[in-house]
Amino acid sequence: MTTSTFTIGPLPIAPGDDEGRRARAHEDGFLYVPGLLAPAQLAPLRALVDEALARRGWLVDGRSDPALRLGRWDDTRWTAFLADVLASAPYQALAAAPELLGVIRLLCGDDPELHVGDVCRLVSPGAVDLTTPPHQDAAYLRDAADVWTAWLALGPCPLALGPLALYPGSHTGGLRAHAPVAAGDGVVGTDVPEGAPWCASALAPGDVLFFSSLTIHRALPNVTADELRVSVDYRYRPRASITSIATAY
Ligand SMILES: O=C(O)CCC(=O)C(=O)O
Repeated sequence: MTTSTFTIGPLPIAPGDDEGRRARAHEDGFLYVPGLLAPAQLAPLRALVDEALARRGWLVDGRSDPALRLGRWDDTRWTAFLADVLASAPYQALAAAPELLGVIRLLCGDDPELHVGDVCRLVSPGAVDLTTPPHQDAAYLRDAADVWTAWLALGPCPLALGPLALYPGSHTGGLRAHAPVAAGDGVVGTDVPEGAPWCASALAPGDVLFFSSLTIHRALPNVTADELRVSVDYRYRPRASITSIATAY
């Protein structure tokens, strides 16, 4: 698939065994695990989110008005929505799903703790200018060393709805120069070479992407007519790294 400016191949599927998964994550900087969660595990959070969206008039009969233009980091309508969702039991229960923690434990080499920057993202149809640009989380996250993110859509996420795309191997060059965050900008991105081998796939509910804080990733634009993209990202880091920060003071 070729978008207006870049080419995308399919995400490589994670091997089934631990050793293979570790090796793949080490090489690519990410891991794509289709069907890791059962759709039923997403259902309580999806129901809560749908209720919060319907209450605001952001979803009517499953459709979203493109004129809403949700997707900005500093949109106070979105931050109010997050206040409803992030503290909820379904949001926190999903973060603690044994399937997610099992993969993160494998990647971190230790028991994981939730880090900061977890969100439930909303991206309006047609708001292509609000699409997340290429970046490494380490550029914008405090204490980002060893942080891994689990990203999943709360429903089917075909390419047209704007799933994440990852740049394999991009974690190996360390932290790259990023544009500084100015008031109102949110994540503003880094340059990537033309012809970078981006990988993205249509995702089903329960498919999970894991990526390191140094792996360059971006979203594809939501080019649907009237569908809101709803996704969550949970960030984890190894418990040992927290202990070592605490004992440094
Ligand atoms: O969901 C998105 O559009 C961006 C996600 C992202 O950049 C992240 O989770 O670090």
